[in-house]
Amino acid sequence: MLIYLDGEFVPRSEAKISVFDHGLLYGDGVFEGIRSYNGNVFKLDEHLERIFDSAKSIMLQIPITIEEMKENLLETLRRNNLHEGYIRLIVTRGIGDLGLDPEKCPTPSVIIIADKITLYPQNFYEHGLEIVTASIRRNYPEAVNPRIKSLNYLNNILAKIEAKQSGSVEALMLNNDGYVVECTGDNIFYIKNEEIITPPQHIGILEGVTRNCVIELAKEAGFKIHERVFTRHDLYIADECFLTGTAAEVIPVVKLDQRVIGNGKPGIVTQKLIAAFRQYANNSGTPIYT
Ligand code: PXG
Repeated sequence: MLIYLDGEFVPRSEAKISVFDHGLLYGDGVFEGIRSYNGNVFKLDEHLERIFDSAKSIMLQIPITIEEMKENLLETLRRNNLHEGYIRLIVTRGIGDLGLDPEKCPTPSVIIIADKITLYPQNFYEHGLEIVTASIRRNYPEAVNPRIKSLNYLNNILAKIEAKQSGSVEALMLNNDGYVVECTGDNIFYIKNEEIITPPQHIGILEGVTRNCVIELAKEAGFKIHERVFTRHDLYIADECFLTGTAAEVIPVVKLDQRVIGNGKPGIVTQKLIAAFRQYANNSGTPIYT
């Protein structure tokens, strides 16, 4: 495996960063998780825009242009001969001293890892997920805004631990006001009376690339879709529920906190959106080889 590290392609065993990198010391940095299907990178421009926006928000100057980032990412896929893959893009604040001050870090590090994707088992798509609500809350937007895909994922990791302790793979997270925001690494949607509802960006979510794509696909398929604030109660009494994310794509949820959602089976609208998303993902994207 060859990894892009600050302008060079290095073997996995040599892809190392300093213990003084502020990405490690403080989680000071940003990242993206991107996927390629059939030799095409899915929503590459959207992911690149999001990482540059995340960096801008934390005043991190990415040392290469968006075009260079794109070319390096495609070249990483080519050098690893990957057609179906998962790409992790990371920009850290770089090497500094042991203090917090980012001005002491003159050069941010850029890392691009292209690997095989680990998929959720097929039976999750056929039978749906059973998830629980985590006690840990999603970041307050005025602390670290969840729109920033930063290297600070500790609250989501703590929620993930809670999920696993109760035998689930995902946990629902609420914001500080108790409204539903998202899961640890996926956005959430529910369906009630044929309308699709998902939380609005301002209440503290990562505006998922998959989320935005599914909103568009749902509109094209003629569904009514609303971005609206809601509580867990709305999910307990929903007809259907599903999650979206780069790794999961569109995945049904059939139980939340021991409450059966709808009839306890992946719903019709969810199944339609799973199919529409797969069809779209397999027939779009930026070609790796031109
Ligand atoms: N919310 C959060 C908090 C995320 O981290 C999503 C939603 C979905 O966004 P996209 O753009 O992927 O549709 C994410 C992204 C993992 C993993 O290994 C998942 C993410 C990030 C890092 C790791 O499951 N999800």
